[in-house]
Amino acid sequence: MPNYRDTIYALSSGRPPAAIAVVRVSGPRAGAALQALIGRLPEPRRATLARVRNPQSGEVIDDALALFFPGPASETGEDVAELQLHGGRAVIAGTLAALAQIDSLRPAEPGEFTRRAFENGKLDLTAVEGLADLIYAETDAQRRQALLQLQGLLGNRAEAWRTRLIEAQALAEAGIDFSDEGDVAVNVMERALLAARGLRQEMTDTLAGASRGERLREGLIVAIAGPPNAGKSTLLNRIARREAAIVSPYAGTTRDVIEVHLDLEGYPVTLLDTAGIRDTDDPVEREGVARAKARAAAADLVLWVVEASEINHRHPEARGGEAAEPRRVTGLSSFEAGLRPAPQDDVAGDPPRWIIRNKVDLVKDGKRVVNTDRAMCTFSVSAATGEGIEALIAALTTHAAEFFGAAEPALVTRERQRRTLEDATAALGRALAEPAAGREDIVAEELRLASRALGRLTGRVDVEDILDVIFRDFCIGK
Ligand SMILES: Nc1nc2c(ncn2[C@@H]2O[C@H](COP(=O)(O)OP(=O)(O)OP(=O)(O)O)[C@@H](O)[C@H]2O)c(=O)[nH]1
Ligand SMILES: [Mg+2]
Repeated sequence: MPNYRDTIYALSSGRPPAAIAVVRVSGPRAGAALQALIGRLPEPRRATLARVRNPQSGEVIDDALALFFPGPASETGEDVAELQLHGGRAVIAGTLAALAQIDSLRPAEPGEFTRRAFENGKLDLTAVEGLADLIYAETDAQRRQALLQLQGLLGNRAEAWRTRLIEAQALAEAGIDFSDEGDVAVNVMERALLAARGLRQEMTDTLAGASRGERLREGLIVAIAGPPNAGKSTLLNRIARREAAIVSPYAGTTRDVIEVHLDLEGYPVTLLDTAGIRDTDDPVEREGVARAKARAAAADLVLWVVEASEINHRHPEARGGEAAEPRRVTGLSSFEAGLRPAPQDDVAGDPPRWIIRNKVDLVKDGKRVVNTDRAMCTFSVSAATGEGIEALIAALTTHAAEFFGAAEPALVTRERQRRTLEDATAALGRALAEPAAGREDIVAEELRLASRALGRLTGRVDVEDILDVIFRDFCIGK
């Protein structure tokens, strides 16, 4: 448990060298630290030009902009000092060394500034999570969702629910008190249960968007899979526009799963290249195949790559029609069957599969069946020449937009949030399952459990154990 009387400092800006570096100090000695470094305390919240010196040697370190934010109207709620320095390594090292010489100052832990802001009531826990997501957001859609979270989209909703729950709980408790006065007790209990029913509905509706919200944080997972040498790695490199995966004419080149992150018009997509799936005696390749199968089965979409010429010669049925129909991948049996549909197709939860007929450049013009059709989930491409790739990327973009793009922003974006909300709805469900008369005590207890779960969601109660987990994800200086 960190000591909150300590004054902490850290480099809050990115990796040097850079044009500017921001060093922040937070805690009761922040003003004193600034005084020691620049010889005075600037007017609150006013950028002031200052000469930064080492307090012991008096040596000038840099000319900087200094700011002072007295608490509690500061980001952490404590006194905060900020220096905007020239962003060189030696400048930063010299400034941090100077701060280290000042009594009761110490370097900040990861996320410690934000943790203090949370402890001082500046942010609730859902906003803290939104802040972490905002820092890591790579695409526009992720940024938008994180910002809404930081602004309290979920936190405010949860607080409003909690207030209503506490009212319902008070009614149920009144029901206990009046339980020997028949009518009054029934009446207040009915009102309590009516409120509980409405709340449960709203929470269930919110939970319905949860998987979309959680997915947007992680990105849509698209796995490239298929037989060896079909050109999977070449396709990944072509879509990623860089040589992320090794390509070779030897079957069995790729062993580990290679991951690239794409931003498709604001939607995050994680594209995976996997080992070609075949039976093999090589233990390393066998492990690669096992990983390929596992990752493909867990993906949101599988791009099943085959050689176009092979389809024409060896699987004539796959030129169009039957085998090209959109269908789902079941287990891995249909993978291993190449293009043949597995017997138990259409099992819910298995990822949809698109057939990518690669190497169309090798197919003789006369025999060529160019067959790109998103509705049929078949694409003819040449990963080597780039032919057909634009159409495939466009289809992926549309797919991602449809996957993420519901009109309403998702409120629940993390498993932690989903679980606490599920706890609350489960407690409400149990309260509603009780026969109203005579069981007021149980109803009141379940309502109390539900409001407690909502308190955990925003971080008002019971959070000590999860704080370390949440703040661990932050960088130092945030
Ligand atoms: N002509 C032609 N050759 C291609 C095309 N795509 C890939 N190749 C070649 O096919 C060979 C195999 O390509 P890879 O991308 O390594 O195939 P892979 O499916 O990743 O293979 P494994 O990792 O072994 O499963 C290489 O020699 C590529 O240059 C294409 O569209 N046209
Ligand atoms: Mg490969």
